[in-house]
Amino acid sequence: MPVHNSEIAAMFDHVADLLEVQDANPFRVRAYRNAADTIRDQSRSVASMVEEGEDLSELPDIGEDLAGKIGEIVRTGNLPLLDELSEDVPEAIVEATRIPGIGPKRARALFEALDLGSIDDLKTAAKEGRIADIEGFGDKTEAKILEELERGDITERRFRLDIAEDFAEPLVAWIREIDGVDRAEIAGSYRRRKETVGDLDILAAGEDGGAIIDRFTEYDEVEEVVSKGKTRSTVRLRSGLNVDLRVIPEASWGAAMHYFTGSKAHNIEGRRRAQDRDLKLNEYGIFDGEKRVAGASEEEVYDAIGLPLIPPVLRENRGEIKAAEKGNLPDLITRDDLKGDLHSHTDASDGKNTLREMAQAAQDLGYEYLAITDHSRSQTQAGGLSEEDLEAQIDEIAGLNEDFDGFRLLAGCEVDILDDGRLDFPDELLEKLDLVVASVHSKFDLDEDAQTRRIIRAMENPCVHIIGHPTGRQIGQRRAFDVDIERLVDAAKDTGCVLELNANPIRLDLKDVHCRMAAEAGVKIAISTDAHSTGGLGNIRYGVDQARRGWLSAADVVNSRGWSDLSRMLRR
Ligand code: DGT
Ligand code: CA
Ligand code: CA
Ligand code: ZN
Repeated sequence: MPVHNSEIAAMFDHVADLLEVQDANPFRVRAYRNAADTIRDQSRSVASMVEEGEDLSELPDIGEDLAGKIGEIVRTGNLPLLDELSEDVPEAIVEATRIPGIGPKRARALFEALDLGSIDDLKTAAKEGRIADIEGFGDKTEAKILEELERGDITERRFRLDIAEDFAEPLVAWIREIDGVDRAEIAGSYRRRKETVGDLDILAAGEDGGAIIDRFTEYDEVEEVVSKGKTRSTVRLRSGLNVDLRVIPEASWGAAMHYFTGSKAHNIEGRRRAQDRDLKLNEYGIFDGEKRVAGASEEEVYDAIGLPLIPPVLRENRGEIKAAEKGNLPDLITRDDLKGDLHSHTDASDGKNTLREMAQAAQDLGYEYLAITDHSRSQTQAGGLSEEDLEAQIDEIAGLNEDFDGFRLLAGCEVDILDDGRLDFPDELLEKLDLVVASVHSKFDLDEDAQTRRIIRAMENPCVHIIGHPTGRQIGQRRAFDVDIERLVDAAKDTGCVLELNANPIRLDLKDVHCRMAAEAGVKIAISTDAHSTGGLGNIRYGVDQARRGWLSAADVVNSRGWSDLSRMLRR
């Protein structure tokens, strides 16, 4: 059974979570988190590296001990350390740490003081007012905990797109090899490139549904066959991800792709248009009475309802049908439009690779430039640079740039926005940089007005070019801080500041609708990876998908420009 990189990474993250709740040495916790990041960023399967006898301890942040543990996971699918820790620490405490303001120590204190066993117990305790009585908690915290638990996103089981990909791509490749399958594709929210997916919807074209379904349920990652019929089946994979497979005749391929790509709201609009034309649209085709008039391709389906093909990323019933009708669909940005990346870290702060390695990786991606934006001095736990370190890095970058042909490193910084909106470095230093990204990494719990004013104050400093990950959310882990996006957009418009679309699949911040709101207001977006390793630069495609979901075209995105245009645009 091949073990995917994301599974190994998730195990290490899980170990780190559990160690944190046990109040273990922070360096040990960090070691597991760093290892998880390294594994997630590998472009190759770590399991196959083990099988080929490669020395994993040569990877960044992987020592002998962790290399041994990876070997163990690859061989057995298990990590005994994780089992041991899980016996000592209830999973519910780990879940409780996802509540903003509740760290590992407070989560443990809460569970121990009230002798709770589950998140449901915690909710009951909050409703009954028992939390407010615990030393160090109080009414406000209790209300906040209840609000978070009622919101439900801590307990809802959705998969981040990048994690889903890890399971989806090998599976669909395997389905394509099944006898009698002519083609197979993934539809649903996955095809629309939504930031998280609830389940996978796979379509296979073929005649002998029964045989294809039988074979599908034998996939070696299937843990449970939830349902199984002649043309459709639902299974649950070992990872917890559910997969629906539907086998359809080739003549219905386009109609089925259209139907199962969704979204549901987009489909309902499509069906209404068909009805207006006295046609019937369903997953088998478009019908005029009993006669199928279209359905083999999606183009045909859209054509029958008087529309050009609408890209899957736009199918959310957010005005795309009107736009298509008027010939106003946006000319969506593509990966090839991007000329460089504007947010990255090196081993000078908390990244894993050197300046030269990052530069090489950026050139391999065909970029004209890469901005190096290591952390500023307040970020002590992320190896923030001192003023002297940054000065030295500026010189080092200038030296390296002499060697490059048709490529340049931009000297930059990801400067912390301090609690009051001032910056972590003096303007005189920032002015020496090609590019300044300013980000919030502290005080996530300010109220909306204070947080918004804090960020706007940073925008008003003309040294700042881009606001990094503007809402601070981490999908499934940390909710966005309270901030008024409309006010940020207005301020960006007034100051000429750019907003980042952080392409890291954990962040994807700004979200799709906010990208669109910004672009409609005339605010420019930077699609940046925030890479902490050479592999991290590859995350750019998630940012591009998100940008497309936000209706962005190349003109809306600053890093679609070459450096000479870009440097002019950034001047404020
Ligand atoms: P997910 O799985 O929650 O991330 O989101 P989707 O969009 O993949 O939703 P899912 O898996 O429930 O269904 C896949 C597609 O099938 C959905 O996007 C549209 C279509 N579909 C499902 N149920 C209905 C329905 O009741 N009416 C219509 N018109 N389409 C539906
Ligand atoms: Ca789905
Ligand atoms: Ca589904
Ligand atoms: Zn950051």
